[in-house]
Amino acid sequence: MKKTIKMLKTIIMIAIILVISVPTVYATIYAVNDTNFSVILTAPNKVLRGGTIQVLLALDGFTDVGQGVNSFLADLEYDTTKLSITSSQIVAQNGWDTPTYENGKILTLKGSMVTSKETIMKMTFTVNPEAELGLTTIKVKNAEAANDENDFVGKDGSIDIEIEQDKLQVNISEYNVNANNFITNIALETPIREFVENIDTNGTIEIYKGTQKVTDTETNIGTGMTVKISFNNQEQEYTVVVKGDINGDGCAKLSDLSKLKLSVIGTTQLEGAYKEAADLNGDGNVKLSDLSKMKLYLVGKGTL
Ligand SMILES: [Ca+2]
Ligand SMILES: [Ca+2]
Repeated sequence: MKKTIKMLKTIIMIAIILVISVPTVYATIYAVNDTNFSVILTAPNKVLRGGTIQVLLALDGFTDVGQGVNSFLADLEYDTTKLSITSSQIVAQNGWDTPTYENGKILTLKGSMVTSKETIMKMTFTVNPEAELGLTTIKVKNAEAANDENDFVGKDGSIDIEIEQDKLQVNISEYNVNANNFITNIALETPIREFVENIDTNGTIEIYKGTQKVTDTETNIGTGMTVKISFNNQEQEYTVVVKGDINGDGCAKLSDLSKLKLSVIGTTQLEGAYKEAADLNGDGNVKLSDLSKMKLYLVGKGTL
């Protein structure tokens, strides 16, 4: 019996020692291996080559930081063949000071303590127009944060972004574009300047009359002109149709009436954009009724 009690006492003692020592062991591991906060990077997961991408840097997951943190220092790492950023492209958020970015390090301070998740800066990267396509990684490493008493170690932040081929984008909602890539519904006597403003594109717009590039933007956009919109190696081409303008000067005048007459009588044949511009009543043919409509317009008794 005595032996049993002694054994029980020993077992209890061992159990007590284990209970006391185990948390100590864990606490030591915790302090050595863990971090006091995490760096969180968020951004769209895709960006076009030649474009820009905004990356938000937040601090989160605070553990044992006491009164909080009001300073941050870290290394910013990215592929310089694909991305670039200058200090002016790093903007403070939520009352943090304008970040200093030098020697690959970013540093910022705040006048108050932060204890829960907060975005502290917005970084706008520019994607090199020649950048290799595919994934690229932005990392914030060796992060430190502190209050006036202690320095804390942060967990690295990392984000993968896919660099995509930049595509030509064209939106011509102001006008109509038909299956032949004719741009129609353009008012008579519209200057090229105004016409170009109504086209929403990331490309470059050039207007040609025949093979001649039209450079004077006050020139009227006229029937038969070619609109070339290009972006890198991609190009989209359209032909202009201004109803009632049959000679390509953007106006409807007696000279257009003459051309229409010659077509109706059968001397000349109007083709393509010119035929489309001459079909004033939109029935698909150039006939006497179109000539009639033009005559009424020219004497101020109708519209086109
Ligand atoms: Ca004309
Ligand atoms: Ca017609």
